[in-house]
Amino acid sequence: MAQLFTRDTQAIFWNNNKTAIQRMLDYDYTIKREKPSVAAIVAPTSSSKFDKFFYGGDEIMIPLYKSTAEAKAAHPQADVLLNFASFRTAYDVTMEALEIGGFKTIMITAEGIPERLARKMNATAREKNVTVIGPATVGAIAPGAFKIANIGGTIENIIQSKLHRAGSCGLVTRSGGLFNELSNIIAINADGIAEGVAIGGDRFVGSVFIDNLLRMEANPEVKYMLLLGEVGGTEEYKVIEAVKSGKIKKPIIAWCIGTIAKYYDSGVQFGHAGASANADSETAEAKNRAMKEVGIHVPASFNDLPEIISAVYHELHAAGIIKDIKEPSVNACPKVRKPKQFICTISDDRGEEAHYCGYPISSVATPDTGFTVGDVMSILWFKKRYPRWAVDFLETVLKTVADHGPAVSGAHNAKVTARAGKDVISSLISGLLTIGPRFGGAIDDAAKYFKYAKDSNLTPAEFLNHMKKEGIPIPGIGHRIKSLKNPDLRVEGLKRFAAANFPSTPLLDYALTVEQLTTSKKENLILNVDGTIGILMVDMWRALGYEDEEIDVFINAGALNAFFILGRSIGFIGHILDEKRLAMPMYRHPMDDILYDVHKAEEL
Ligand code: Q5B
Repeated sequence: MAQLFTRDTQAIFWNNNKTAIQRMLDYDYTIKREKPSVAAIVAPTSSSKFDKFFYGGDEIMIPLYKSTAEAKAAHPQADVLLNFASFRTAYDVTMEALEIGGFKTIMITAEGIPERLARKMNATAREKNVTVIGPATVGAIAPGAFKIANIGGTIENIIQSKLHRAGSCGLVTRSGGLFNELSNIIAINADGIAEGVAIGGDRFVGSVFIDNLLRMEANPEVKYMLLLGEVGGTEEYKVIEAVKSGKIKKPIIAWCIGTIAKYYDSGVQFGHAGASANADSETAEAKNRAMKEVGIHVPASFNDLPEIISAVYHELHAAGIIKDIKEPSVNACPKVRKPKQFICTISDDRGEEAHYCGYPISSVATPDTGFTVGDVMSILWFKKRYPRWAVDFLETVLKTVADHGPAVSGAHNAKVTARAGKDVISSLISGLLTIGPRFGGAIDDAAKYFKYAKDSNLTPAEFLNHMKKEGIPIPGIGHRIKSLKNPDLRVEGLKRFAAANFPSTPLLDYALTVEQLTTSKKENLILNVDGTIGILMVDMWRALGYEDEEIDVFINAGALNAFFILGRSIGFIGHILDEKRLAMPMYRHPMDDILYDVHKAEEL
């Protein structure tokens, strides 16, 4: 893998670190990336399904997942894991990601992971050929393509340091702060960097100098390399060996910081955990000397670094190895951005014509395009265009529940309200308000409980006992007037439709065995119209390939009762118009139909 990242690289961000994610997206927008560099966020304790971020002046939604496994399954193309877990959790997160597989690069930001665990983590990653950046790092960048989190700092700093487009230098540092400093120095004295990695300040980091320099050696975009090492450790000697053996041929500029250490009597521990010399060879002075001896460009002091960078760059430029760069245009992120209060994912009324889920209304409204009311429901309610048999089923349900006469709770309420002189909306609402667990609104719960019972392999008797313990009548079972002797022909119709059109009906088959038991106790405890609809909806969704979690979201949202609400609204409106047409007077319930049992109120 010569290039760590490309413009297509996408990451899964572990921990919803909004500032760092926003910085990545601001970078994406600035460099005009086609898709955001963060595909998903793992936020184990969040109950949200997504978070909003700015993409330029607009906002985008990035999905949230409870686990890395879920995020990776949903976004297999995301091959970078940005592990922003705390030092207590970072090891487990990395090991789990290595186990899941499919990640080419894992960046670990936490500082202070126990060294024993860091070594194990790094060894496992090496075995699996995964590049680990860190721990204790700000990350890496492929300018103009992909940037990890906060590396490079603010957008202003990034542009100033020419990190918005690829240059010619391959930069490897330990420190993140000095990475930014050097990017700026390289931008001033040369043409910027082609790829940069801050490998991290802990003693045991995943990819070390040599890993990154060998990759850069193979990357044709990198024309020369700059290594900023520091006192402590022996990693620089591996680079020296690679230069000696000819594995690295491109020019390297290098400097080890920490030369001040010689002025202290005892060993000095600098900022990073690894920045302390345990032997003479680990001092910055010794390493600088050794690097110089093999022909690496080593300045006399850090202050002379810009001069050497300029010299190497100009030499390569004069030789035609480095070409002039045409500066690309960039997007400017707006300074003031306003988060949106509402989100809509189903229709769009901007532009010339409003769309239903991507379909212009004119294309769904005219008969010749083949869209029916069921198609419109499937796209507006479920954001998918269903196959014909499923669309026909949705419409069959609507037609089936449109009305069941004037005596049912909702129609009765609607009629009484209309006769009280109220308008269509008020009368309709008063009818709709009766839809609930007993009347018409048992569809969601029927789907929920029957699905649970079947998936838990409960026998009908066990299911009945379970519901008894729950203390509720089985939703979808029982009817006031329909029974074995007076079967509900609507239910028969739905069953016939399913038998003729559904690929299979496992939940309905199970429900019928439950019905056998309930009707053996009482003949009106049939599988009613609500139950049949709820159960067949689950069979339909499963046949359409929906996952159980998606079906549960529909059930919990009340999507199944919505079919009764929509369908029965047709009937309620019919009853209301009927009342208006007949100019019926205000209704008063006959007193002889009321049992009056009124006693004087008790005095307290
Ligand atoms: N028992 C529907 O009850 C009804 C039981 C049960 C176990 C049960 C009742 C019920 C669940 C909710 C449901 C949708 C209230 C119905 C619809 C649309 C409609 C309406 C229309 C249209 C009827 C008597 C005995 C008791 C109970 C036992 C009753 N249901 N046991 N599971 N599900 N069902 N609703 O006849 O031993 O005597 O004490 O709540 O699915 O709304 O046309 O009218 O299109 O408009 O009043 O079709 O079944 O009986 O409640 O007096 O109970 O049966 O424990 O036992 P009933 P209850 P016990 S479709």
